[in-house]
Amino acid sequence: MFRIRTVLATAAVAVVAGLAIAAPASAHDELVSSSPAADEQLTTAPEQITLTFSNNLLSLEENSGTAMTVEDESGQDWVAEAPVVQGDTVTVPLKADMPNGAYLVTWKVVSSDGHPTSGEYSFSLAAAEVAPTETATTAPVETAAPETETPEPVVTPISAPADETPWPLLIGLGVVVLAAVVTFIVILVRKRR
Ligand SMILES: [Cu+2]
Repeated sequence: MFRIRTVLATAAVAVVAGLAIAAPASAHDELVSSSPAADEQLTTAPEQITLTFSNNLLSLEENSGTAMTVEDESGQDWVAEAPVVQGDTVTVPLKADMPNGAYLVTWKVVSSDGHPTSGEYSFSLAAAEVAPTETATTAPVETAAPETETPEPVVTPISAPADETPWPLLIGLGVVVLAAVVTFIVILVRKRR
């Protein structure tokens, strides 16, 4: 019984000690989630960046240490306006017409304990170019379909009778014409004699 009590007591002391050590480290507000998320692959350009932290941040009015940049591969910053702190979130609007590629988000906020905290993460944009691709894919399909469908029924009815009927007809006609010419010549020759 005494042994169990001492084991439980040491365990309780260890838990309290562990919490005491962990407490100062968690006092800094940490980035909990973001939109777009880290390493996210977007197909449409984001209109804003939203960062959510583990605790309420100190706003711009209280401390001017809040800053954010969203840089493309060439180093151009796409942040349109100053970041807005609201409770535990920081939001920043982005400029329109962001090109495809990788983006680096760097942020700096002031924790609820007054300490500045910063970090960075990246996301990528791979938007499909809509207008030219849609017309290019639909146009050839529509023209290709009638081209292959119509010649087949048209060719067969024409070529089948054309090969069979005209030849005997033409030969027969030729024979009749030849016979007529021959008899005409024979009649002419007889009349002259
Ligand atoms: Cu701190």
